[in-house]
Amino acid sequence: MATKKLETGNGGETHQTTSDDGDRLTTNQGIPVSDNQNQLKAGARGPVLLEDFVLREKIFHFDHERIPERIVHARGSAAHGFFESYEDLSDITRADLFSEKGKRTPLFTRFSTVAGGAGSVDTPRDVRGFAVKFYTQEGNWDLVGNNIPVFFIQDAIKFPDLIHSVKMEADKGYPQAASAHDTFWDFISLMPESTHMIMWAMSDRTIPRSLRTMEGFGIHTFRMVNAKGKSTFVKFHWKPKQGVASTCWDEAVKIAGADPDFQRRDLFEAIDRGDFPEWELGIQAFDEAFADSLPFDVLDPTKIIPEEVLPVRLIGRMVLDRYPDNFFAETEQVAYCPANVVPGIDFTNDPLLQGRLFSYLDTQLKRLGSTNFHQLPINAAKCPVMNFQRDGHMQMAVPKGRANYEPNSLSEAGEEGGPRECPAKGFTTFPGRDAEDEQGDKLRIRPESFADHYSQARMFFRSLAVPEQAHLASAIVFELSKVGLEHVRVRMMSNLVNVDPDLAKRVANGLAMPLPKASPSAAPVQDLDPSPALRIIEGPFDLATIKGRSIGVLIADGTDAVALKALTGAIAGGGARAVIVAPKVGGAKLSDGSVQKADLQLAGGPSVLFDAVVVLVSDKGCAALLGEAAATQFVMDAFGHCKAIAHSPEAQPLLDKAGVVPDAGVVAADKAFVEAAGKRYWDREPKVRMLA
Ligand code: HDE
Repeated sequence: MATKKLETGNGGETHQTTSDDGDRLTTNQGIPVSDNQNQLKAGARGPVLLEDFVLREKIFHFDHERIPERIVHARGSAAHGFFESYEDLSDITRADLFSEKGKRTPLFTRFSTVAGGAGSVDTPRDVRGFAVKFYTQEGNWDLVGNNIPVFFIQDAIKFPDLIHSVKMEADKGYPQAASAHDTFWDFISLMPESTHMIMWAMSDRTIPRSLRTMEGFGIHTFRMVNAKGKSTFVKFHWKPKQGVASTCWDEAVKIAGADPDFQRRDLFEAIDRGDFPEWELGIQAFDEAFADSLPFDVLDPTKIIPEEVLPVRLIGRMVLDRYPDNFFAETEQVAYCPANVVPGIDFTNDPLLQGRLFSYLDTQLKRLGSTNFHQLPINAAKCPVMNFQRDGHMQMAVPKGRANYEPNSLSEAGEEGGPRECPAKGFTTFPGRDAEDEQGDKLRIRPESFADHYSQARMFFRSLAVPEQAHLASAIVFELSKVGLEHVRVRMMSNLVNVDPDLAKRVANGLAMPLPKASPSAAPVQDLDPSPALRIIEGPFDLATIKGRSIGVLIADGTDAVALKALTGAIAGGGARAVIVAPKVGGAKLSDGSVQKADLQLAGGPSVLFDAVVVLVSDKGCAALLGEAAATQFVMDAFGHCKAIAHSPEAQPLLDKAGVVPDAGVVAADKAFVEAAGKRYWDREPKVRMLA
């Protein structure tokens, strides 16, 4: 058969596909590639030749692009930034990053969900990881925390069981990124120590609106040690300047469909527009006498120290100002490890922390495949690294000379002798004990002081604002309704009776099941003082502001051009972003004949993506939108999710169709909207949703 060589590559368009000089395409061996469109064949229609090293190398490399994803926290989003110290903290710690006021330390922060795989969605109900790598001048310090200040278990030996129970069920392979299933609640109901964490996990904290609106916590009690060797216990906190904000459950579920990358995109876009997210780092610092005065053990990671009991002292700020250049090289390959501490920071005997000190290094070897993973740019310390460790897979450094052992006397012969230990400045472990019985018998035992599993769970529930309590109760009802094992539901309710009989009753009503008796409690449940600092709604970080938020502005043909300009100007003036939504992405023809381009087409721009909405339409535009279900849903969801809705008078028929009932959050589309849009209208919720 006659054949003809086809022109390939640019299909006749004007894209540049060839190069004669510096930006030429090469193989990994640097060999220039002449053709990136066709394999090497014996004749135009003949077989492909094995000698085609360009093809083989390209496919070989592609086949190996994936590395094992993290067993937990697989889905994450990250950013570069810096830490700036507020003061000289040398009375408490000799850590170099806190040594002077204004000192800046580069860092890399990765946020994550826990249960889902790397390709899962951003908004499941889940704890969020909050891991910060500080590249200090004395080495890397990793503060690997979560957005919740306590954990499910007290002892690392239970971690594999916890994670197995929450992940996809072993036989079915589902559900992905969801705790609402049999095995998770089976495990939890048998682990009373997880009750406090479960209160947090079922609260609005696990459905954050944005990664930028989350608090962060180091969870464990750590130590700070000063130059004189004096140790102070510390708990770490990250306080978001953006405020703390969460979604409604129905909203989180719908966002998952509308934009699976919602939070990753939000982080990227905020940094991209120069609205750099910022957190303040705080510590609760205390001594042993204070620790002894508390009604629980500070080594127990299922407990918090309420801020009302011990205020958080703010010691610096973190600003995230640069998005990674490459997702894989940075966000995927970053390797955090709680064991990475610098002189001035130290561990305690918290048995969960101690287990973590082993796990992370171990997991990095599996994931990154080489003991030299610390040489990857994202993991490399930004201070000199000098030792006698050598070789291994993927060694990138080229050490010179013979000095690969110590002690050596090579310098006496004029050769390079290599680095030496540094007793004065090197890391020294705090020699003191965390407990009197630290030298006791070898035992597999939990201390008595870890026995109270319910008092702080009760405190947490009773500290929440009324709508948050309803969300929490409803979340438990939702999750237990997905549990098919009735005895698990009953056992869970028995545990909840210990937390709060009212909560247990609400859950029982929500499930239409009889309320069982309380399960036995290992320690008497105490009525601790509520901690209002734990609230999101009406809490210290419930900022009534539109700064940093996005407002969806629904327009259609005929929208008043002047009103639109005034409104978008007012939104921008408040520090928020107006996102124009229209039936067609090319835009809508405004009242003055101009065309306003849309950021999103209506079908792809549901109101769940915004913090508040505006419906700015003319009579004609409204009439057109009445025939579009997505428009009705836009308004209905904004109302149901307790968001502010501003509208032109002409939009009324659409609001009526969506079932909007006037209240303080339904306002005219004028400048006053900016104030109304800064908050949610939770008192609306009982009218739209049957909460437990
Ligand atoms: Fe982790 N955890 N974890 N964890 N964890 C991992 O390390 C582990 C725990 C946390 O963005 C893994 O690099 C054990 C508490 C974050 O890359 C692994 C125990 C807290 C991240 C691991 C815990 C965390 C991880 C998986 C019980 C909050 C993501 C991949 C003793 C203080 C870091 C990896 C990132 C990741 C083990 C408990 C936070 C397997 C054994 C408590 C934020 O090593």
